[in-house]
Amino acid sequence: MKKICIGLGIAFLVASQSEAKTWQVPSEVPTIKSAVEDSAQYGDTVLVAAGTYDTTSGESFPINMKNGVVLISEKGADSTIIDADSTARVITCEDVDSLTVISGFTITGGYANQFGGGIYCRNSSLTIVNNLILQNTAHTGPGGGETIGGGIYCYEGSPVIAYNSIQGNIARDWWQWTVSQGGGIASINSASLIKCNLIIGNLSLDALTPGMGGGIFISGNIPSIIYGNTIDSNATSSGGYGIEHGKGGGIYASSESLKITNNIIVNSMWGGGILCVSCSTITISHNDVWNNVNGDFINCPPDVGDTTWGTNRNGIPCDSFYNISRDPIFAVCGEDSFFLSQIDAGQLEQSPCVDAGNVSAESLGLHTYTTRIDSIADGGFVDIGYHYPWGIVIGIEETQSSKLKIQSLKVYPNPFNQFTVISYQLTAKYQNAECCIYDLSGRLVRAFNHLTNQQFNQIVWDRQDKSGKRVSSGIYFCVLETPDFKQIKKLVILK
Ligand SMILES: [Ca+2]
Repeated sequence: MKKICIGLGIAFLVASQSEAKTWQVPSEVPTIKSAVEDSAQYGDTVLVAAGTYDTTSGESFPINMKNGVVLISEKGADSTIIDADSTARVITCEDVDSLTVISGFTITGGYANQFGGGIYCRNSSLTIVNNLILQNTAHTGPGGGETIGGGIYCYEGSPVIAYNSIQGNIARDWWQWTVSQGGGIASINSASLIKCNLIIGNLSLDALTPGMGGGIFISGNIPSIIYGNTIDSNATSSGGYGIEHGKGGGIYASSESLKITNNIIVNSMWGGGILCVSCSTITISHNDVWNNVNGDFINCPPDVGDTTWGTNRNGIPCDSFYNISRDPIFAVCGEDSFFLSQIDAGQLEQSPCVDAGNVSAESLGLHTYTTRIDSIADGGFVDIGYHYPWGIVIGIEETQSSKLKIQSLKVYPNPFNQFTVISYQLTAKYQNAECCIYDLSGRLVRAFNHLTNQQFNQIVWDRQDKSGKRVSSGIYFCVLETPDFKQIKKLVILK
């Protein structure tokens, strides 16, 4: 009896593993919507080829994310555009878990009543990574309710919003009794991790009452973290009469359980840099908050923003939490450059944000990202503000196995918790077969060497990265490469 049970268990595991499938759009399924909503099941990947996906290509909006589905582009956000063309919101996520991913798209043209012009998340813990979230609108007309989240709206759940560029989104409230909140991102009662995004030129615009949170609006006493973002040229305003400026051009914070660290928050056009409401105990440290109209630190906890306290390790005047208020000196490198000017990288001036963060770059995983025009990775103490990907494999995708060159790349168990076994067999010998693990943002986690001259290889991966640290749960990619062939397999590490 016992043997039968074990046998059934193995059969079930093999069956569920083999069922995980990659759905290719448009070659296999014509639209993203039908691939996500009709074809994909929990654990599947929807892989989208470069192109524009809008109503003329057959899409209809919103696209409703399915739980546990990875929606990822083949070539990255620059060449893979989902455009709702003001017909509706672009993507809706309800009750999806942490294995759900949206990665590598331009998400634009969203237009939603009240909540989430670009992406709406309710009770969802997905990862939104490597996207350009551009010019979406949440809107309320006469008789409507609050307008919340022009680019992204999150209510409850624990979403991760990382390495996106969130630009030109608007929360626009034309109803006099309600308020607009969060031009770029609104996070309400969510355990949100908002890290390493560019949040640029978003607007929270209200008819009569002051708009709140041009870049980010965050409320609710749920532990949330905002770190490593560059938040530039956002605004809040009272659009109707222009009598009263808005509240929190960069960040409007109403939470006692929030950490705001290592961010650049500059050039907010109205409403100030960081505005706090009911957040006397939150952590605001190691930020550069500068040149925000109506003030840099508004109603923040005691001593935050008092840059006469002393100097930081760069000798820059700071408050007792190492916040500074200086021009970050972005290095000019084409349009929308948020690299930091650095003498070692060939610029004439040194940005005060270099090495001014709270811990080492490595401890935040940013030592393989860069703030420098010459793409040399961040070292020592972490630099304040956004970091560009470096050494990144753009558009990581899972590929089907080729019967010709590599047979049977297998990862088992997958999903896993402690370790997994990666095995593969080559039909011919290769001098330079390499096997590497990447994270969702394309960062190299681990490279396995000394695999040459073997037709059959087996690697046990114990969740450790190249520095020996255990990586967090989530989605990774195993990339097996020979001089003329590459195969990619998705790995899932459970909590
Ligand atoms: Ca550094």
